Amino acid sequence: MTLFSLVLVLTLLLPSLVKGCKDEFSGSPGIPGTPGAPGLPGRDGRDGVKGDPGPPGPMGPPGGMPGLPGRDGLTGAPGSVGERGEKGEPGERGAPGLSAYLDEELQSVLQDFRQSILQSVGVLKLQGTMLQVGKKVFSSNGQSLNFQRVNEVCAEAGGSIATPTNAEENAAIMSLVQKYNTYAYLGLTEGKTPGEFYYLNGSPVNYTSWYPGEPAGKGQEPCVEIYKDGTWNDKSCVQYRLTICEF
Ligand code: MMA
Ligand code: CA
Repeated sequence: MTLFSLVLVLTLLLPSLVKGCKDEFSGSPGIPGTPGAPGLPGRDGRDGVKGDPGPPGPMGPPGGMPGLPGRDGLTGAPGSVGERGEKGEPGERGAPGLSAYLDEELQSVLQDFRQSILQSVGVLKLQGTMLQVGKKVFSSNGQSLNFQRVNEVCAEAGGSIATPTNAEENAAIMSLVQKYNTYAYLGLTEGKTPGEFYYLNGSPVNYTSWYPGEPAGKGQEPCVEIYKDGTWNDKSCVQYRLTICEF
């Protein structure tokens, strides 16, 4: 073994030799050294979480382009009701009902109607504002109007201008003329031939009560008035005469 080899072996074995002898040969620990100088700054950390949006910026200067149209507004109030639609198909026929005659509830309603109508008619007749002749009823409101207006007012009331077709009807109309002391126009008018008179439905008169010598207007008096004695006179249509209607 060479010297070199010996030194090499000792060198390799020295740590174990020293360790093995530690407890027997070590002294007390030394004083801790002074802290080292601060290290170099570390590397940047990872990115943090995204922050909240910032407040809106100040308004820009005027003169920019108009913005896009805004969103639709709130729904408006409902519109008005539309026009009535066309009438629908008739429904199916219902189940057979009780005959009206045997329907006690219906009969009771009809009785109430009858009593109510008879009461009203009784009051109107007692007051003399309703004159019944056969199926017709004559009535006046005491107002005087020209021929056209009398026709309009009677139509608005659901009737027509008084038109006597027999002596009884003529007498009823006459009584209203006497009551209000005012002549009245009748529902008659002169045709193209002077002296020929017609009902307003176009049919020729079949009852007359002309005052002797009338009609004498020779086409210049196309309306007819009734005097207090019930006789008739052809007359201009633009006088004020008592409104008498028939219903
Ligand atoms: C008026 C007028 C006529 C009527 C005569 C009767 C003068 O005219 O009411 O219609 O025939 O009187 O005298
Ligand atoms: Ca006349």
